[in-house]
Amino acid sequence: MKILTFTGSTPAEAFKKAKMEIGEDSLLIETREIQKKALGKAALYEIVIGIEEDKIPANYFKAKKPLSQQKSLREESEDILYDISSAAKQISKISNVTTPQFEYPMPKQSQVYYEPKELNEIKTEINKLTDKVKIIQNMFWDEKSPDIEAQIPPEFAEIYRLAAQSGMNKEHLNGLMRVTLEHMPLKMRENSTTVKRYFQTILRKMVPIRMETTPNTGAKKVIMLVGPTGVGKTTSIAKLAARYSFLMQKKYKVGLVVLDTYRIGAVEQLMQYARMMKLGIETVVDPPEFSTALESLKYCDYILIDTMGSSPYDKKKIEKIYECLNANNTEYHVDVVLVMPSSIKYEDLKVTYDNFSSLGVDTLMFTKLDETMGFGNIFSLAYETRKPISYFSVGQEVPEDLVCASGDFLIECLLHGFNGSKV
Ligand SMILES: Nc1nc2c(ncn2[C@@H]2O[C@H](COP(=O)(O)OP(=O)(O)OP(=O)(O)O)[C@@H](O)[C@H]2O)c(=O)[nH]1
Ligand SMILES: [Mg+2]
Repeated sequence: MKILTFTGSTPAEAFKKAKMEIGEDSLLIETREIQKKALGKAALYEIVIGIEEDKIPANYFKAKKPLSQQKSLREESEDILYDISSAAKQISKISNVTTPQFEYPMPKQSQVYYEPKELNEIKTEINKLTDKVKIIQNMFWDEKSPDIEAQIPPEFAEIYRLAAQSGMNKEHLNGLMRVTLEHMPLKMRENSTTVKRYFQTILRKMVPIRMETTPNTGAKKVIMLVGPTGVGKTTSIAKLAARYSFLMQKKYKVGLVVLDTYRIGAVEQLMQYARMMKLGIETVVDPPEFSTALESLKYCDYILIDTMGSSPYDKKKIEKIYECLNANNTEYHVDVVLVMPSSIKYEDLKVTYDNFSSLGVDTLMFTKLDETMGFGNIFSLAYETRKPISYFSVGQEVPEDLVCASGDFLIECLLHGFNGSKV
C-alpha cells in the first residue's frame, strides 16, 4: 500500500483533491490540522490516504516534474514575482476559505501534531512572497511612478475606470487610490466588490455637505444665489421659494429680492414666480438700496436674493454684487451660494469658483445634473475648495427638480450616473 498526503483549507477540500488525483479506491487514514484559522489566514488541513499501488492512476506520478527539473522553492518564487497579478492571485487563492462542495464524516482528529518539512518551507516562502507583494503594491502608488494607470491592480481597475470617467481631477483620484490601498484591510483587496464598497465609503467621507437647516423662531435665513449666466439661479430661487413656503412641514414666510435690474426680462421672470406664489419682492438697483430691501422683508423667515448672471471673467458685475453685500448694514448674515452647472469640466468649475470667491462663498449648488454623465468634477471642486454642497438642481421643473445635497446621492451619481427615478 502507498501512503499519500493531500492538503486543503478543509478536510473536505483535501479529500476532493485526493479523489480527483487518485480516484475513489483510496482509504482515509488520518486527518490533521496543519495550520489554525486566524485573521487573514485560512486553516490548512492534511489528509493521509492509503491506496493499493496498482490502483494509482498511471498519470499521477507523471504529472509531477522529475526532481532534476524542479526549481528550488526560492527560484519559483522569484519567477512569480515578475508577474505581480498572478502572484497576488496565488496568494489570494491560498488564503481563501473555500466552501466544501460535499461533506464526508470526519475521523477523530489526530493528537500527534506533525508538520512535514516541505510544508514548513512552503509556508515560509508564501509569507515572504506576501510581504514582497505588499512592498511592490505600495511602490505602485509612489508619487514618482511614471504611469500609475498602467499599474492599477486588477481588483481596483473597475473602480478606477468609473472614477476616472466621472471627470474627477486626476490628482484627487490617484490620492484617493493611494489612501484606499494604504488603509484597506488586505483581505478586502482581493475582490472588486469589497474594493468598491470601501472606496465609496471614503468618497462619502471626503465630500463636504451642508445639511439643510431651518431658521429658529425669530431668526431668519438670507440666501443669495450668485454665479455665471444661464446656470439656473432664478429657476432655483423659485424652487427654493416654493420649498420653504409650501413643501416643508412648517410653512415659512418667504420674500424675494432681485439684484438683476440690468435686464427687464430677469426682473419679470422672478416677478412672475412671486405673483404665482404670492410672495413679497423687492428690487435693488444701487448698493445702498440693498439694506432697505432686506429691512422691508423683515417679516419673512427666508429672504432669497437673485443676482445678475455674470461671466466669471466679468469683474465689474461681480464687484457690483460685492458692493451690495458690503453695503449690508442690517443684522442679517447673507449666505452666499455659488450656483454652477454640473455639465462643465473641473478646470472650468475651478476658474468660476476662483472668480466668485471674493464674494465669500458659503456653499455650492450644482444645477443641470440631468444633462451630464460625469459627476467627478463636482466632487473634486467641493473637495478642493472644502466648500460644502447645499443643493442640486436636477431638471427644469419648478418646484420638484431640487434635491437637498447628500453624500450618498452624489457618490451614487458619480459611480452609476444620475437616475431621475431615484430622486
Ligand atoms: N436641464 C436643466 N435645465 C435647467 C436646470 N435649472 C435651470 N434650467 C434651465 O436653464 C435655463 C436658465 O435658467 P435661469 O434660471 O434663467 O438661469 P439664470 O442663472 O437665472 O440665468 P441668468 O439670469 O441669465 O444669469 C432655463 O431654461 C431653465 O429652465 C436644471 O437643473 N436642469
Ligand atoms: Mg436669472
